[in-house]
Amino acid sequence: MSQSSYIKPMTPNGADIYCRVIDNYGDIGVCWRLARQLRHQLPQVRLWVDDLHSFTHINPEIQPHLHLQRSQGIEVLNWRQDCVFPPPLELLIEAFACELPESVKQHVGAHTLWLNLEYLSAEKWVPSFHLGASPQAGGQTKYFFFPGFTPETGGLLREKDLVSERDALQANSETRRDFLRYLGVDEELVAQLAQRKVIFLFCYPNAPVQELLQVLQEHNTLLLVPASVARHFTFTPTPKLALHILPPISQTDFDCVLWCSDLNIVRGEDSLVRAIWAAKPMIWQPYYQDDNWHLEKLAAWLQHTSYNPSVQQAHYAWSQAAGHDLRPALEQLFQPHNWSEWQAQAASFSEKLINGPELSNAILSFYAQVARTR
Ligand code: TRH
Repeated sequence: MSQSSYIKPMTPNGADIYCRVIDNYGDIGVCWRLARQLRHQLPQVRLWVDDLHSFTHINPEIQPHLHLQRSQGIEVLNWRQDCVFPPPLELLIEAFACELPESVKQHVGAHTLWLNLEYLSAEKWVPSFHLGASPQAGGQTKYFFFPGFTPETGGLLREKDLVSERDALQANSETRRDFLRYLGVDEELVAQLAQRKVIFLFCYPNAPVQELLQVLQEHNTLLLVPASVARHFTFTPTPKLALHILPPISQTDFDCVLWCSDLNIVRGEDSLVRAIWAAKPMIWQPYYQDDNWHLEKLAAWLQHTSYNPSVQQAHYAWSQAAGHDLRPALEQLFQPHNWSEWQAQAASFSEKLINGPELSNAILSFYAQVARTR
C-alpha cells in the first residue's frame, strides 16, 4: 500500500480509564459500566482504580489485594502512588477530574485522545461545555466530555441488550419471583407479590425515611434496602410493610432489582440513569452539594421529565428532607389513577431517552472525528 492511500484506523487501539473513588460507589460505578461498554468495541481496556475494596461492592469478582487482574475482559489495575504507568492507549479517560499521574500526562502523544469525563447533569449550561478543549501544559489538548439527556451532549450509558433483557424480566412474573428468591426474599413474601408493591430504597442518610415508612405502613409493601443504606435507619416491619435487606450485589443484579421493583427510590447519577431505564415510577435524590446546588440539578432534571406536580413535590420533599410534604404527595400518587399515570409517564420518559445518544458510542465517534483532523 502506498503512503498516500493509507487510511488511519478511526478506532483507538484501546482505552485507559483512570478512576479515583471519592466516596460511595458512583465514580467506580460509571467507570465500570463504561469500561464494559468500550470493551465490546475495543481490543483492550485498562481500568485504573485507587480503591479496589470499594469496587468489590459492585463487582464481587474483584480481589482487592491484586495489582493486576482481569474481569469481564477488562484489565483492572490497582492505582497506587508507586505504580509504573505504561504509555497511555489511544483513548485516555480521566474520570471526574481525578488528576492523572504526571508520568501518564507526559506520555500523552499526538495519537491519544484525552478526555475528562464529567458528572451527569441536566442543567442548561452542559451542552455549551461539552467537547470544550483545554490546552495542557505539555502542549496536548484535553477535552471535556459531558454525559447528558439531550442530543447536544454525550448521552447516557446504555447496553445493546438492555431493553430486551429488561422486557423479558418484566414480562414474566415467574422470572421476577425467581430473581427475588435468588436475592433471598422469604418465600411467603414472594407468594404475596400480586398484593404488595415492591419498593427499592437506595438513598442518602438525610432523606426523610421515617416519613416514608409511615406512609408505607398503610400500603402493602415489600421494601428492598441495601445493607449500606439500612444501617442508617431504624426499620420496624408491620403486617403491611415487609423489609428485605440486600447484601452488596453486582451491577447486573442491581439493574434487575430496579426492573423487578414497582417504585425505585434512587440516588446519585448512575442509579438515576439505571432507574430511568427500568421505566418504572421513581424518585431521585441527587448527591448533596453545598448551598443546595443539588436542588438546581434536581430542578433541571425534573424539567426534562413530564412528571405531574405530585411527583415533583415528592422529589423536592425527599431531597429537602421535608417529610411533612412527602406524605401528602405519596398518598396522592398511590391512588390507583395517579399511580397508573405515573407508570405511564415513567415508561414514556424512558422510551424517549432510549432513542438518544449512547455515551460509549459518542466517545468513539468523537475519537473518529478528532482522528480525521490529524
Ligand atoms: O453511590 P452513589 O451515591 O454515588 C455518588 C454519586 O455518583 C455522586 O455524584 C458522586 O459524587 C459520589 O458518589 C462520590 O450513587 P450512584 O451514582 O447511583 O452509584 C451507585 C453505584 O453502585 C451504581 O453503579 C449501582 C452500584 N451498586 C451496585 O452495583 N450494587 C449494590 O449493591 C449497590 C448498593 C450499588
